[in-house]
Amino acid sequence: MSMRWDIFCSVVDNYGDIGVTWRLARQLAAEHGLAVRLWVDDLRAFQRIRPQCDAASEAQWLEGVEVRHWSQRLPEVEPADVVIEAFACTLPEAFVAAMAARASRPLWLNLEYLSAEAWVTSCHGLPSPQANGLQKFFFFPGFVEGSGGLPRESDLLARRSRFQADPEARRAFLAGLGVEQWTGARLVSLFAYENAALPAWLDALAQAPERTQLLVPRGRIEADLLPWLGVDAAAQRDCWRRGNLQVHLLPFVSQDDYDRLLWSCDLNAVRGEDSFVRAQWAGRPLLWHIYQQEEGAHWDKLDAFLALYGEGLPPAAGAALVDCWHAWNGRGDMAQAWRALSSQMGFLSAHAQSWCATQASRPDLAAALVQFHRNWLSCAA
Ligand code: TRH
Repeated sequence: MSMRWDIFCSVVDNYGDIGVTWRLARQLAAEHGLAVRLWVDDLRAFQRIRPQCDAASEAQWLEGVEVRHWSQRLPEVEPADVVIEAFACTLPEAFVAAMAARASRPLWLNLEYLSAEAWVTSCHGLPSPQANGLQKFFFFPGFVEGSGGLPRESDLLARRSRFQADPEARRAFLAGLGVEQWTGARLVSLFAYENAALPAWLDALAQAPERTQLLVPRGRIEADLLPWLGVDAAAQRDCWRRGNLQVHLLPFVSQDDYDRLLWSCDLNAVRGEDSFVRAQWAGRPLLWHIYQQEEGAHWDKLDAFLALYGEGLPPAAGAALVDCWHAWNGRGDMAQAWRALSSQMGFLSAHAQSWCATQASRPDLAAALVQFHRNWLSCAA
């Protein structure tokens, strides 16, 4: 009988919580033959990224995963062999009691947020004894050995490479989104929170000597985009030209199509956690709008990633990268920083590919979790 896993996801905000847990759930089922049950408290958020999800259903099967609505009162169920609490979403008390009461105790893991900060490897895998005698382990994804790795399906890079080697596949995909490629234009996708640096970037793109085609899935960034364009949200059009910049407002696409969008572009502006990782798997330069935390805690996280990611870049390209990511996140002049970054694009493109290859040489998050469980079982035996 295959091992059973429970994954709990509370959608705190946006789509990253469900984005990450859904990927993990389906990969554990598809590649490791596990019986996975995914508990989600907000199925409407799930439906945005996986339109086949029925937001009104208490229980449904999607790609071999049992998706359950995590409502106030959880039905009485036996906890699985491994229980993942994603991003410290507190498990229901009755469920924790049932975990403690199980004849063979489950492995309890708290899947943490992704960070490149150095302390991560010293905390990864540490146990935290709980009042009821159970242990909960901290599991940290990450970019370096000693962390839990990054979510990556085993066939992801092969699928991506096939797509990127096939201009017709890209043309057809973009055409399906209503985008016709503008001759000679650099293709850029934009996914971000409200961002005060956007107008300066758009000005720089519009005035640049080269053409840019900017593809923007609908979302929070419209609050800054539409005023710059001088149009209101009710406008029927979804394509505008300003100087050397063409802007396309796209529908919010499924998670799988979002990958294709990232693979299609020469540079991707991403945010949060999941789109940030997927842009790295696209093997193309990226611009990260990090989720702002209280007291500026996100700056340490941003700089830790930049320090790691920038290793091996020529100094001028490394400096341009840091300046532009800082400006995009609110520190510095975005127009100037963009021009500097733009002039380094050759180095940055080559670097994005080697970064992707290095990351892909490490065990992925799902494999690392399965291995952690095996080790734990052999220690307990
Ligand atoms: O939406 P996010 O800002 O979410 C995250 C999480 O909420 C996380 O808890 C919080 O800590 C964090 O913000 C920093 O960004 P993220 O993580 O990139 O998730 C977005 C998901 O949406 C990702 O799985 C890709 C998906 N997506 C689509 O499916 N279609 C789209 O059109 C777009 C733009 C994104």
